[in-house]
Amino acid sequence: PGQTSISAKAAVAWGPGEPLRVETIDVALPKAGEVLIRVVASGVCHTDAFTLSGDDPEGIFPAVLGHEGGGIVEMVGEGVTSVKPGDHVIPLYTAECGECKFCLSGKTNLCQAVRETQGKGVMPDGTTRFSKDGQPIYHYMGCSTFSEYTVLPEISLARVDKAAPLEEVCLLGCGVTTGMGAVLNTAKVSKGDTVAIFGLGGIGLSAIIGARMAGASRIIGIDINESKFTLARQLGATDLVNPAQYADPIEKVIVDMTDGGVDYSFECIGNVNVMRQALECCHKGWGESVIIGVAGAGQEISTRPFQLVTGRVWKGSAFGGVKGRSELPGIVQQYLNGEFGLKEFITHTMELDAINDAFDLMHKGESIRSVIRF
Ligand code: NAD
Ligand code: AHE
Ligand code: ZN
Ligand code: ZN
Repeated sequence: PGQTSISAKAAVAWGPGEPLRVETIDVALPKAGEVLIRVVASGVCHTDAFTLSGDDPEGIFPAVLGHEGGGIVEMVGEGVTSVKPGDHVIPLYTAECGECKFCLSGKTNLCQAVRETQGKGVMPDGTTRFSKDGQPIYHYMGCSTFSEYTVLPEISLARVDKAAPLEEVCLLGCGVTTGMGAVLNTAKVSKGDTVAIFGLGGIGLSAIIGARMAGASRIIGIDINESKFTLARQLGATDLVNPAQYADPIEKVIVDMTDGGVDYSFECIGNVNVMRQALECCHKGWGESVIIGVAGAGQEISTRPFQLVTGRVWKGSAFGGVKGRSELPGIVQQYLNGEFGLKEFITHTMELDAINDAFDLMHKGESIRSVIRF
C-alpha cells in the first residue's frame, strides 16, 4: 500500500557507442491503460545495436533498450481488461489499438495510436516509468525488454498460450515474425516463385522459413559470412552465394542464375547499396523487392527510375506486416504445432550481466540470436 515503484535490474544505455551498464533502476507502477510485466527472456536484435550505435535518428539516451521479449503480467493499471496478472505476453513495438485510421484501413499493421510518444521514449501520457536516483531513463520502441520489469500500454501486448516457452517465443516479438511475415504477408510469395534473400542473420533466416512455407522453387541466400550458410541450407535455402567470390556485381550473378531475375528479393541487412542490388536482381516486368533492413540517419536509397518503369516494385516491411494482438497468438500456435522451429536460432543464452557479450557476438558475426534469460 502506498508503494509507487519497484526496483529492477536493467541494462541501461547511457550514451551512444557506450557499453550497456547493468544497474538497479526504479520502475513506476502502471498508470491507467498500462501494464507492468516481468520479463522472462529477451532476444537481442540488430536494431538494438543500431540504436546503441547512435545511427538511429530516434535514438534517445539514457534508455533501456530491447524489443524482442517474452514476459508475465505482474500488475495492471486502471481500466485494463484484456490481460490479467499471470498472463503470458509478448511486447509489441507495433501496437494494435483496433480503432485508429491505420488499424481500420485493412491495409497496414502500422497502428499509430501510441507511435508518436513511443518514438520519443515515453509512455502515452508523455512521461517515463524508469528512473535512477530521480533521473529519468527513457523507454525504447515501446518495449524496453532489457529490464527485469517493464511497463507497456495494454494495446502493446499480445497474450499468448502459456504452453509456449517464453525463452523461445520471445523471438516472435521481432526477428522471426519479421522475416516470415515479410515473405508471407508483404510480398505474398506463391508456390513456385523464385526468391533472393540478402543477409542471413535472424531476419534473413526467418525469411527463408517463410519462403519454404510459401513453396518457393528457389531460395537463394546471400551473405558475405559463409558461416551462416549451414543453417540457411538446413532451413531450406536451395542456393548460397557469397558476393565476394564473384567478379561480377551480385545483381548480375543472381540475374544470370535465374533466367532474368528473381520474382521476389528481400534486403535483411540495412545497407543502402545492397538495397539497390536487391531491387536490380529482380525480374523485369514483375519482380518485387522488399526492404526490411534499417539504415542509419542520413542514408538514402537510389536506382535508375527505369528499373521501376520496367516493372520492378520497391516495398518495405515492418514487423512482417503482422498485427500483433490479433495475429501473433496464432503464430505462437503454429510454433507449438511444429510448423517452424525457433531453437536453432538461439546460438547463445546469457544472463543480463553478460548482455554486452551478446552485442560483441553479433558484431563478430558469431551469433544468430543471443537470448537473455532473467
Ligand atoms: P544480423 O546482424 O543478425 O544479420 C545481418 C546479416 O547480414 C549478417 O549475417 C551479415 O553477415 C550480413 N551482411 C552484412 N553485410 C552484408 C553484405 N554487404 N552483403 C551480404 N550480407 C551482408 O541482423 P538481423 O538481426 O538479422 O537484422 C537485419 C536487419 O533487419 C537490421 O538492419 C535490423 O535493424 C533490421 N530489422 C528490421 C525489422 C523490420 O521490422 N523492418 C525487424 C527486425 C530487424
Ligand atoms: N527509428 C528508425 C527506424 C527504425 C525502424 O525502421 N524500425 C522498424 C522495426 S526494426 C525492429 O527490429 C519498424 O517497425 N519501423 C516502423 C516504425 O513505426 O517504427 C528511424 O529511422 O527513425
Ligand atoms: Zn528487432
Ligand atoms: Zn491503431
